[in-house]
Amino acid sequence: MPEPARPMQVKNPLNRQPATGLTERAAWKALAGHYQAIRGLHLRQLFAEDARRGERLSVEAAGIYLDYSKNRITDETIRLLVRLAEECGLRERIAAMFLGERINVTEKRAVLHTALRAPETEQVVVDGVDVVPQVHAVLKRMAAFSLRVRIGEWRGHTGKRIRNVISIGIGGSDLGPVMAYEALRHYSQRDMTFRFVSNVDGTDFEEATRDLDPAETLFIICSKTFTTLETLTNAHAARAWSLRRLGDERSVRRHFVAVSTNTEAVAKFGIDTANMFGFWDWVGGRYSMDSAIGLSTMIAIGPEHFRAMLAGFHAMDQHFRSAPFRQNIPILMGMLTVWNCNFFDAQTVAVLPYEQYLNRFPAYLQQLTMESNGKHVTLDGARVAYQTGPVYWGEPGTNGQHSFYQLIHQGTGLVPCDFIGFCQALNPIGHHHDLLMSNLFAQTEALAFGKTEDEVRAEGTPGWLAPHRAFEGNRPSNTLLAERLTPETLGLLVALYEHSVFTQGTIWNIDSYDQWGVELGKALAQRTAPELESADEPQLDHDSSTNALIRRYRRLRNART
Ligand code: G6Q
Repeated sequence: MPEPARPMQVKNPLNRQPATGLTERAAWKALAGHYQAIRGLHLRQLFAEDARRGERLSVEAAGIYLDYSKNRITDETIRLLVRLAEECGLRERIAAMFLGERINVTEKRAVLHTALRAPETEQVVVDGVDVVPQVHAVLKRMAAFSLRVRIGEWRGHTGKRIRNVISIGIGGSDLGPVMAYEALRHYSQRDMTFRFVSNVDGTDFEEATRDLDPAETLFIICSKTFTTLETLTNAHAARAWSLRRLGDERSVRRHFVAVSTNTEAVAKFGIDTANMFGFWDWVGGRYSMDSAIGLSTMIAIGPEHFRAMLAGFHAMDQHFRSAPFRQNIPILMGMLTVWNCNFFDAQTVAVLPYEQYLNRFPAYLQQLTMESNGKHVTLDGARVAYQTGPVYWGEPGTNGQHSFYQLIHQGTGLVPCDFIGFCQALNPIGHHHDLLMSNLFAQTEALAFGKTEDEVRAEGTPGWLAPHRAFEGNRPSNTLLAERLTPETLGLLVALYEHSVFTQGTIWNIDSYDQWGVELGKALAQRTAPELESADEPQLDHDSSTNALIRRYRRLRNART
């Protein structure tokens, strides 16, 4: 059995922490004591004692308003969380990231997604080279190409206008583009079709292409490495689909472009490297939607809107980098997640956008948060003695209210929620938007304050039914409110979560930028694929369960008529 890829254990040159772990820190211990003192407090009481709590425990920056008053906290909690962030060296870690130090220690890489949205006037030096001009050179090439496609100047092999764009990628090379396209659909070129293929399940490709004309279809193959099995398998399927109709190898250069760091592999595939858009090893996959990986986004919404999105990212970067911790939205949200998970033992965070266009935002955040902070060892390779990354999940409101909110309101576990809403509708129809937003506000109220058995009885509910109809309340939530969903707001929101993830990872002392957890399954699948495909009965030496599953699969697959 081939040895699975193993995480490198390296000393972190930036680890300014003492040898004692997180739970030994003075601020952590103070928080543990403080938790015991306030865990019994109810949000009803906290709000009753402070008429201005809602305004006081809120903060606004760059057009995003965060109300965090409905968390189970006092001023002392925030003071101690800020102290913990300082003790963990968050300020220095933020500076190190923005300066391009190699804070992804296990891959020995800089982490510079913030350079992707740096204005041309800024300098970000990596290995002695200012990367900002490179970033803008790629953006300019993307803009020129996008415009040509949008105005119909870039034509297909037969001279037909490109009407369909299919982006093929997976993970970080897919989730961002899909989410951004859905989120900004309102701003998209409506006479074009945009689709995304990621799964190696043939259905994904088939359903994305079945009603399209290859002569009008452009494929963007998005893969940083250009070696990813799913993406290359789908890219080859796309090539065959396209050539079946267009018949001429030369058509590939009109119908395929690539986003990658691997020029050689792109050329080998047959894509003209003049139509390749590059990025760099200091951009992690799940942090790449604002790099060339966003080419489909730019074609959909146009370069102007794309630039506005980058400006939103940059505004949040500036806020994160410079605002005091107490007024810093990503830091507050990150620290509150630590508080809810490590002290109140919350295992998950629900993200609940009250905006239909953000329907893929929770899925996008799942990768951003869980691939980043689902780690079991510290930067030094020692086993952590505390919970790290929670499960992020969610659905757009109000749909979730009629399904899983039951558990959030009356289940036995604590599920902190992030509500996201906008004051202006993009599609104002009747009073839909007021109804939508009244639901958001009502949910945060119901979660925080609940309804006691006495109140339920006073409404005439019989005693036996009262416990079923009572809501304990005291369930924490954040509310993020912005004026309107625009490309800029989307940039602000994504950067907010990126930096919240970094804040959490810094406290937990883990590498938020590697992803060794995806390696083992990949390696094993590569070994298993030939066993499934071989014409002769293969010699299997997996465990008895896997052997039996493979044999059954082969038998039934080959029985197909
Ligand atoms: C993200 C991960 C991962 C990656 C995909 C696609 O941070 O690294 O999701 O984006 O595996 O990789 P390629 O872009 O190399 O195909």
